[in-house]
This record gives sequence, C-alpha cells and structure tokens, in this order.
Amino acid sequence: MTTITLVRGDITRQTADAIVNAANSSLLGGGGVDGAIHRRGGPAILEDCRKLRASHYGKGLPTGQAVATTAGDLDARWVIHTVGPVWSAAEDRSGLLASCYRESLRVAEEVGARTVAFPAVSTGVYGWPMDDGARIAVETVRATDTTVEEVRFVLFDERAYEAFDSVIR
Ligand code: AR6
Repeated sequence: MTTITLVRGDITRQTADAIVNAANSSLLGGGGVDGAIHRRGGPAILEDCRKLRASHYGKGLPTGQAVATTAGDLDARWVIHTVGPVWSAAEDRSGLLASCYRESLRVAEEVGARTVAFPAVSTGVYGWPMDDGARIAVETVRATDTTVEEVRFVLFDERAYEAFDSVIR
C-alpha cells in the first residue's frame, strides 16, 4: 500500500529518496520547480541531464515520460524529471498528465526509491487548472501498483494544498 501525504512548502527542502522535477523536454532547466531544483541541487544535475541529451534523449524527453538523474546537493538520492503537458482548452491532454505520475513512479521503482516527493506537475507555467491537476495526480497515484511506500505531494501555496486536500478526503 502506498501512503499519500500532503505537505505545504518548497520541494527542494524535502528529504526523500526521489524528488520529482516538473521539467521541460530540453531537460536543460527552466523556471518554477525546475529552476529551484537546479539552483539548490547544483551543477551535477545539469551535467547528468546533458549526458542524457547526448545519449538516449537526443531530441529531448517526450511529454508524459520520466527519467532519473543524481539529486546533486538535494537531500535525496535521485531527481526524477518528468515533462507535463501544457494545458489546452481545445484538446484533452489529461492522459499525458496521468502518464507523468505513472512513469515517475515506474522510474522510482526501477531505481529503488521508497519515498517520492512530487510537485503539482503542469499547474504552474504550463497552466493546468489546479483542481483538475490535483484530481489527476491523486487518482493516478491511487490507481498505480507500485513498490513506492510514500508519495508526498509538496504544494507551494495554500490554494494548491487545499485542492489536493479536498481530493484526498
Ligand atoms: N516547490 C514546490 N512547488 C513549487 C515550487 C517549489 N519550489 N515552485 C513552484 N511550485 P511549474 P509546470 C509549484 O511552473 O507547470 C519550468 O520552466 C507551482 O506553484 O514549476 O509543469 C520548466 O522548465 C505549480 O503549482 O511547472 C517547464 O518549462 C507547480 O509547482 C515548465 O516550467 C508546477 O509549476 C513546466 O511547467
């Protein structure tokens, strides 16, 4: 059984086996969670990301997929980078958002992580409505069969926390 917990705060301050990054396909950094992770985690993470771009992911990491790197100076063993979909009112991309959580858990299991901290993927720069993003996140984790023991959603502000809390209840 996977336990789901909610925490309000900065994901880069968490202690966990793996911390999930809301990255973009380039894997070379950005704003939001991505910027914060690279800032606090230091250059080792970017170095690993560059190696991935030079090998398996020459065209970048596709939306909905996930890949692990070192966590550098973060209090974690791995950062799992996943690329959320950009919100679209015209097209239903929720399958891709669900895939981010599923694939991140698959990678977490592969590397042997038992505790995984997730941000609310796609709900920042990528514009996904928070309530819907929270619903997809929680439902997908609940529906995924995994050896990961704790999934911790780390929510940056009160509104995000409330959105996740109301889905959990
Ligand atoms: N800890 C926890 N949550 C955070 C933090 C933090 N330090 N910082 C922001 N959030 P975003 P996306 C929340 O924009 O929407 C980057 O430029 C934020 O309030 O980080 O998937 C990437 O390179 C929001 O609720 O990710 C991509 O280009 C949630 O985390 C693009 O943004 C996700 O916001 C990805 O956009």
